[in-house]
Formats: sequence, structure tokens, C-alpha cells
Amino acid sequence: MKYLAFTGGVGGAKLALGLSHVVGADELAFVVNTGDDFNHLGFHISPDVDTLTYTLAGKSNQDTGWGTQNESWHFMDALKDLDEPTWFRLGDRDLALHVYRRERLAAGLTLTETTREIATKLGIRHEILPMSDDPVQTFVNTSNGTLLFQHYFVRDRCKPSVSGFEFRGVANARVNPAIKFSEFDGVIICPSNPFVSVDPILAIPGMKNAIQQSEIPVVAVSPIVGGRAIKGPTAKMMKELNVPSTAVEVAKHYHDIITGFVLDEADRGAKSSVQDLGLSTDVRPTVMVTLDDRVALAHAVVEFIEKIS
Ligand code: FO1
Repeated sequence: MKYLAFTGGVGGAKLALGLSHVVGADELAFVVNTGDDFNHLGFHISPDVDTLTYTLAGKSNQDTGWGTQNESWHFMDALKDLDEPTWFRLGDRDLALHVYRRERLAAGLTLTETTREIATKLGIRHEILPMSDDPVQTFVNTSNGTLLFQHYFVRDRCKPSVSGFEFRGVANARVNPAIKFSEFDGVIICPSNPFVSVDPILAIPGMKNAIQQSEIPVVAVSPIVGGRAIKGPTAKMMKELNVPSTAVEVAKHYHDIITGFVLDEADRGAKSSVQDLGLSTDVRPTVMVTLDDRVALAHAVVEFIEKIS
């Protein structure tokens, strides 16, 4: 069996790491959200691609989930002395990756090619595929106006109340041509934020169609456990959008694309409501603290998807 895993953000990267331990590089590729990308200080910042890259390379910062371990911050300190913006923190090691990416993009490589080069140099064997090589930018409609995603997420710390999302550029974006849907037997949607990490991927024209036409099982892992998001603002966003922050609502959100849904033990009581949506279900511990947790969940997801194939 060959799998595609859709991911974005820190929560998704946890399961992605587990999957990379369970499924070989020839049988698993990652499709990554690039709606969070923005230009900052002259660099193309691609947070979700980099979070996955550092995670799979065993270099991720264990405290934050983003950026690298053993980081130093001299560049940020110097930037502060120059009264330049420091709300978005690029560490010295991370800076090197951004300088490299800028060089390669300027030389005419695509984001996919650049990402592949970086991954190879860092010893990653699984393919990391940006959802598209065309620019798509997530904007968040909030009580403070419409904000670029990183302004909402990092600068304003997700404080403004959310009323909707825009994926600017998506209508003209093409699905990454390196994603060959016919080669895959299943899609896994990692427990990433449905609104800002997974929806931008699914919003690219042709993406949903390609999945639906391939008639392969699509399994999502709930990012909501017992009414709370394990990481990030998913539950807060749901409340602000007047949607109950439950796993069932996440299943409903994905209902036209998924065939199976993984719920946490804490939400066992919601299993029948998810089944009523016509979905296969699997209930198990989904909170990933250790590497063993990530690998155990990855094993279970792969078994589940094989079972419903
Ligand atoms: N997240 C923060 O909360 N604060 C930061 O200063 C920050 C810097 C940063 C630099 C590079 C990078 O690749 C990611 C970074 N992130 C930071 C994380 C990132 O913005 C978010 O986690 C994602 O966009 C949400 O998926």
C-alpha cells in the first residue's frame, strides 16, 4: 500500500513522524500546506514545510515544535538593535535554511525542488511535497479585520475572534504536479487544524476531485480530543465560528472527502454519531507525547486504512 499524508503545523508533524517510522520512503509521501507561507525580511518563509522538514530530520525544537533544536538568536538580537520587526522569530540556524532557500528560488528552482534538495541534504528519505508551487496565502477574517495568517497566528497570538478564512490565490493555483494520485492507495489527513492547515490543501482546484476519482480510502485523525485542541487554536476557532468544538464536527467538516475517522478514547461516546455520517470509525488514544505514541498511532491508522480498503 502507498499512502499520501496531508499535514500542516506542529500537530500534523507529530503523526507524520510516526508514519515515517512505520511506512517506508517508497510507500509514503507528505503533502504540506503552504497557505501559511509569507515573505518576511526578504525571505520566503514556509513554516509548515519547515516544521515537517526539521521534524523528519530529527532536528525540531522539542519545546516549540517549530524551528530547530540547539538554536541561537544573535540574528534576532541584532535585528532588534536596528528597530526591525522581531515578532516572527528566525533563529540563526533557521536563518541558514532561509538563505539557502532564497538562493535556490532565485536560481529558478520551484519550492518543490528546493524543498527536495533541503530534505535530501538533511537525510530525509520521504518525499515532502508542498501542496502547490503557486502562491496561496491564508487570510483570517477577524474582529480586528482581515489578517495575513502569520499576523493573526504569531504576531496577534490568535487573540482576535475569527469569522472566516480566505485562501488568496487558490483559484489560480495548480496542484503540485509531483503528486501522482494514481500511485496511491490511501490518504491520511493528519490531526492538523482543519480550517487553516488542511482546508487550503483541499481548496486547490482539482485536489478534491483527484482524491474522489481515485476512490481510495481517506482517513482523518481528529485534532479535537474531549472538546479541546491538543495544539493550537482549532477549538477556539470552532467556538468563534459557532460550531461546537467536538470531534464529530471535525468529521462533519471533512464529510465529503473522508471515508474513515479516528477518534480519541475520550470521545468514544461520539463514535455512533460519526458512524451515522456514513463513516468507518476507529477509537484509540490519539494524544502523542512521546515518539512511541506517534509510532503507535501511525501503526493504528495504517491498519485502519488497510481494513477499510
Ligand atoms: N511560531 C510562533 O508562535 N512564533 C514565532 O516566532 C515563529 C517563528 C517561526 C519561524 C520559522 C518557522 O518555520 C515557523 C515559525 N513559527 C513561529 C511557527 C509557525 O508560524 C506556525 O506554527 C505555523 O504557521 C502554524 O502552522
